[in-house]
Amino acid sequence: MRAVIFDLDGVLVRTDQAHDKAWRALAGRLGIPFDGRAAARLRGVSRMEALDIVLEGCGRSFTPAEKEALAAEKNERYRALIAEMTPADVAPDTTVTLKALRERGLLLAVASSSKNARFILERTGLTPYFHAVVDGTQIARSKPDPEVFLKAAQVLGVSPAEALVVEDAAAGVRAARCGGFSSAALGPAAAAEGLADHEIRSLPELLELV
Ligand code: B16
Ligand code: MG
Repeated sequence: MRAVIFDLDGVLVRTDQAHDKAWRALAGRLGIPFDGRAAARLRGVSRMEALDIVLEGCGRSFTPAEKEALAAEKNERYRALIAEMTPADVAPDTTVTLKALRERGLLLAVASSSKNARFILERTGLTPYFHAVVDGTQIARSKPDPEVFLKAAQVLGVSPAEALVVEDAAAGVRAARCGGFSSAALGPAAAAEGLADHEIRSLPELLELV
């Protein structure tokens, strides 16, 4: 293994909880039921795809302009939640693991569907740990398409077979597999479909896999 490619939301930082909160607030305002299954499906997919999933339970259709406005409303709420993030919002286990992987000579990348990824990495002080960052502003197709992981591997100069993808989303594990990467599923949503090569409960377990 020459590289480790990390998902951001739900893997490096707990912004998955802020996404969840912002979507639940929007669904609540629209009177749309929103259960845990819907929440798991929002992980890893783009903002507009996530909105379509939220609106499935609504029973009416929306114009493209209405959808843009709803996505902007959710993003505004989400940005308010992440605006005050600091390095203290990164678990000590996370920085210890990133340092140890770098010391072993591994190349590290972030591959996120989020258009807010660089903002989050800056706020939390995580940017300097990574040799490459590919985010939602640089891809045409979000997970489960492997584009974001393939781009990250390309920037790092490694082949998919030489990289391990770390994901908290079923869509992300599928994307990794489809792109020819091995994967580590962090948490139940990522492990749900049984497609990951490894299942981990915390990031330090990666040190036993690479
Ligand atoms: P944004 P990841 C993904 O990030 C999130 O898991 C997903 O819930 C979100 O809809 C997507 O980013 C887009 O995020 O609205 O900030 O552009 O898990 O791929 O790091
Ligand atoms: Mg994620």
